[in-house]
Amino acid sequence: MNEILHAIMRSAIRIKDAIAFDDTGYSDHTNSTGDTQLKLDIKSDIIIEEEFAKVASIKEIISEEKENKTPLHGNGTYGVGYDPLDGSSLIDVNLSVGSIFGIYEGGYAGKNLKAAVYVVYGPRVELVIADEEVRLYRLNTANEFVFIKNITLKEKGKLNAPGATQMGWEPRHKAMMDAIFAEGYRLRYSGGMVPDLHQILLKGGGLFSYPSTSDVPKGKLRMIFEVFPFAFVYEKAGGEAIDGKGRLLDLSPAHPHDTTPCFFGSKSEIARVKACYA
Ligand code: P6P
Repeated sequence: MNEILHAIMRSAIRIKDAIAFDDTGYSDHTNSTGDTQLKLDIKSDIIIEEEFAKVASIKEIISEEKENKTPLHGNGTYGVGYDPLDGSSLIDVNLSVGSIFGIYEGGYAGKNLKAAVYVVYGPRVELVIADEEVRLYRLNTANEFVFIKNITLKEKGKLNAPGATQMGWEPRHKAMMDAIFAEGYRLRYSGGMVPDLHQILLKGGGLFSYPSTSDVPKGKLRMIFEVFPFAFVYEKAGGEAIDGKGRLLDLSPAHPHDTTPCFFGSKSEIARVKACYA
């Protein structure tokens, strides 16, 4: 497992430099979700595959940017699902973006997740590793990730990240959002899943939601590459992660790019979501 974490750290350093100095233009390719790929999406994916190819314990990888799995080492133990550069369309307006990794064993259901890692490329480059606990690291001037602290969520927070197109929200979802804001919660939503969820974790808690809407009834965020890793992080930090009714980590995708409505947060806020969607 440590070799995988070191490969992620090497990838993060290379991707950081690509974000800072490379062309942010669009390629003439689309990914399996139909998104037009940025040159940086493709470059980040190549970097990660190069670094993972050096790790014998990785049996195969599956990227949000590719339709199918890529076999690596036949005797390997782990499958790694990842989003190489989530929120990449925010780079050309200089907002923070991230990479998300789920380290799976025995398949790509939520229950198969053994560890989750994400990287935030922001004013500082930070990396969070969740196994039995959630640990924050920060890149120093020598390009080393230094341990900063463990992350835990309070029972109740102050931030609300209301995702998805509001005109598509179900009335019950809109009523819940209005009630949360009426209690004084602060709106914190950049359109980047990684910085938005990272902020709630570091500020002690709150709620991030990307619900079912009239335009995306199954939600937008992908189970294997985005949702399961963050569900793992939030649960290990003392919060909860649900699809409106049940645990996200109890789900199993029928297809690698399946999406799901998702809610991540402190226990108090998730209790409100369960009541709303009961
Ligand atoms: P919306 C970025 O494109 C992304 O996949 C996530 O990083 C982010 O949480 C979500 O989409 C934002 O979607 O529909 O609110 O703009």
